[in-house]
Amino acid sequence: MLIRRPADIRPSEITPEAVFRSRRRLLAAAGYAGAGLLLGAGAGAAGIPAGHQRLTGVKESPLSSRETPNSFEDITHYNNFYEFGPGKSDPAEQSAGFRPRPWTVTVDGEAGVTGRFTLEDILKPHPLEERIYRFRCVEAWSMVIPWVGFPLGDLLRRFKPTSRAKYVAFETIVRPQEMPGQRSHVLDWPYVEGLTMAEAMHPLAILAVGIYGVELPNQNGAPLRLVTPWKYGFKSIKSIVRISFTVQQPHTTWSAAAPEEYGFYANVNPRVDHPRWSQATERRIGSRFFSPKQPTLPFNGYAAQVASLYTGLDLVRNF
Ligand SMILES: Nc1nc2c(c(=O)[nH]1)N[C@H]1C(S)=C(S)[C@@H](COP(=O)(O)O)O[C@H]1N2
Ligand SMILES: [Mo]
Repeated sequence: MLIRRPADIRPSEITPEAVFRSRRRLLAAAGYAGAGLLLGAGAGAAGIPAGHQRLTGVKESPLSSRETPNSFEDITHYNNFYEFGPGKSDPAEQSAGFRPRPWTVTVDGEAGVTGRFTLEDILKPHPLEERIYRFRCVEAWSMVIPWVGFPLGDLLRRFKPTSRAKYVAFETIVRPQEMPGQRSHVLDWPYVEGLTMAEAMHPLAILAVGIYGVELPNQNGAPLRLVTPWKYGFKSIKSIVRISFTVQQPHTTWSAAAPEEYGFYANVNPRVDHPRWSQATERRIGSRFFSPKQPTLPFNGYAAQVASLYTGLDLVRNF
């Protein structure tokens, strides 16, 4: 393999995102107290296209992956968001008319505190963190995404769930005038998802409000979406308007659409194939040249952190 000295690498070969990463490493290496901890300034320097609102006071997290994130372009132009259409480029192309503000979230069910809350009320107490996570879609592609968000459990605790609350259900907004995909019945609207209470309280489960230090683009689930990095991507429901604490396991959109193909748990598992394709390997989006598929890891590489959530559970039956 040919190793080139840095001077041989032309600036045009360095992606803006590489700059974003290396800036942090430089600051860390220089031991510049504090500077490496506060992100956000990096977004502008990283050349994120104009018109994206910068998030301030974002702290790095020890829970971040050290893998190189996908480009902003990949993350915002290769999407699944059926409310804007079923194609990978539909969300980027069809979501410009979506208005993620003002926004409210309704909280109901088995909790001491319920009601309708503004997005500002929801977000106010939560310091923002950058969480660079591997992201594995059930369709056998993957990315690495620098989310900005906060632990889901920290929000849920504020509502004082009762001892009867065994699950948390989430619902996406229904707004067919702004979401052209909702004008046809490819899926049952609203898109719904759910987690067990234990999964929802796990420190890796976050609500994301941004990527690359800027507010979530519409196509990524503005203004608020779930991210559970050890589960297939369809669990990470976008544009959330309702959170419900439930006694029964909630219905979920993809298991209702195709129960043999998509289960409630949807933990990434290379040993449980999808009925129509293998889950043993995955294609990392954005690899510049033809590259072989890479192995898929149990729980998407987060087994050490999350496997104990499933002690005694048959992960083949509960797929
Ligand atoms: N409301 C809603 N949420 C959704 C989806 C969707 O179609 N509608 N697609 C899911 C799927 S299959 C994946 S892989 C991820 C994709 O997230 P991304 O486009 O931000 O990468 O969103 C998930 N959340
Ligand atoms: Mo997905």
